[in-house]
Amino acid sequence: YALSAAIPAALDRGEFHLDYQPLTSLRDGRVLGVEALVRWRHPELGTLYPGTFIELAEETGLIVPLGSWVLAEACREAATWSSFGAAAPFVSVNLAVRQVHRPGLVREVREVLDRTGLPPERLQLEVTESTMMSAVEEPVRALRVLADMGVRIAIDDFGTGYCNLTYLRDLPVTELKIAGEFVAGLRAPADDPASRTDERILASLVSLARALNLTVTAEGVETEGQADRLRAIGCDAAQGWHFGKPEPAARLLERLSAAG
Ligand code: G
Ligand code: G
Ligand code: MN
Ligand code: NA
Repeated sequence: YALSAAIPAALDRGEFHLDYQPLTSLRDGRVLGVEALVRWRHPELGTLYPGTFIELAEETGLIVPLGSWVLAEACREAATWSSFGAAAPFVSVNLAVRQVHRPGLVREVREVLDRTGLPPERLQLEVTESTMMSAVEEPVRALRVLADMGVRIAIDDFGTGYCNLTYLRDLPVTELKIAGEFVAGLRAPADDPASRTDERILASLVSLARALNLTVTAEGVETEGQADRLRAIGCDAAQGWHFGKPEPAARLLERLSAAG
């Protein structure tokens, strides 16, 4: 709690920064987008990762100012990546439940896009299945307005929430991000029974996405073997250490430029 209470002052002092992890096409290796992941350079504790403070921030409501900073910073940085032209990657920002349920979300996103000049198509908002489970009418309407503006909507950690899929009918979802748990099973040999189960679940999720005309990204891809099996299933894109760890924008852009 003490840690969470320090968030407002830390925001003032500029102790937060974003790392970006690529979402890479399994067809042509192109970087389609990057996910923004928040880090805290704590003066005494060193660099803190979201696992240590996001949940506390959600409980105390401080995720709202922190999330606003993340959204603004991600859009500000992404707007400068225009040297990649039409192929400039979109930036994918995680939204906590509280942010989605807040009345001012649409206005905030619109203001940030106006101020930074980032085209709406280059912003993706990630919401989790559990956020959508508790989705009453208001947040659904907000996400629909944002989608109509051209903002991309992704379901994060797909496959790990309660299996209520009505939000896929009610929401203009662009992309499903399949939780790394299933992908981890693809590290075992292909004839391992548990691995085959994971592969069949993945194949079903991919075909569900196909049927709904959604992009599917697999998370937590650590090896070439996993990438090959995901490609064979028809998965569109992958995120994970095999394609790049989260890193500051400057370093990621350097690598992207070098790769042409
Ligand atoms: O950074 P790391 O790769 O450890 O991320 C751990 C978790 O923290 C992920 O589930 C990610 O969705 C979440 N996370 C990272 N950055 C943010 C953020 O800016 N806002 C919210 N709500 N969650 C985030
Ligand atoms: O929002 P989300 O929970 O999906 O955030 C991604 C999380 O997964 C972050 O904590 C990130 O550091 C982590 N991650 C990213 N790539 C890999 C990977 O290849 N393997 C594992 N185990 N974790 C990863
Ligand atoms: Mn995410
Ligand atoms: Na995820």
